[in-house]
Amino acid sequence: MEILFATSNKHKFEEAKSFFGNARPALKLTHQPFDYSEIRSDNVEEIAKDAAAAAYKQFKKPLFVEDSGLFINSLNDFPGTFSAWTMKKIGNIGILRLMSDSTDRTAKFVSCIAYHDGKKISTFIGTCEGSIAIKISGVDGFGYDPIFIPQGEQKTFAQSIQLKNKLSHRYKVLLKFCEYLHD
Ligand code: ITT
Repeated sequence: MEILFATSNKHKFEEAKSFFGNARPALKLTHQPFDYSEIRSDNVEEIAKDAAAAAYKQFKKPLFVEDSGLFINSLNDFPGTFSAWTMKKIGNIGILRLMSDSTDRTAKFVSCIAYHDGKKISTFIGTCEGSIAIKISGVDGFGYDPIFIPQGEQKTFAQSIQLKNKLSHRYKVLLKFCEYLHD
């Protein structure tokens, strides 16, 4: 079986490739850069569904897209679905500045995969609860990994990629997606 992952983010693709390499080696995962203007919504599922429909129009083969974001409680869920844009504009330093007075550091990553099989779109959600660190730590991963500490742990995802690989929102959503493909 061959499935296309349409994403402009090479880190997302690498994580998915490594996941399927272990979980489902027979599946051939291919990559196409896909840059389109996302609809505006607070909801990752709505965005992912729309993106999957647009990607299918372009590539015309079974594919999935993934929309994800970091939702910070004390910032009323900001950056949420604007996470990619916020990363470009203010980065992790900007987020830590916005939170300099916040005692509530709780946050979560949410990811939605929308899979277009040629007939219909199916969606899957993965969540990872955690908190925002006081400072940037670690060099692995990408995006908000240097400031995100998963619940019950002491290290950021960027300090421990092993931790990320077994706890992350992407790992969880890929697991659900993989189970679905198997049925
Ligand atoms: P595509 O839409 O083309 O797939 P993108 O990077 O624009 O790529 P999103 O719109 O889903 O993807 O933006 C999600 C952003 O949230 C992403 O750019 C990162 O800044 C952040 N993010 C998502 N998953 C992350 C992870 O596992 N670790 C750290 N940051 C993450």
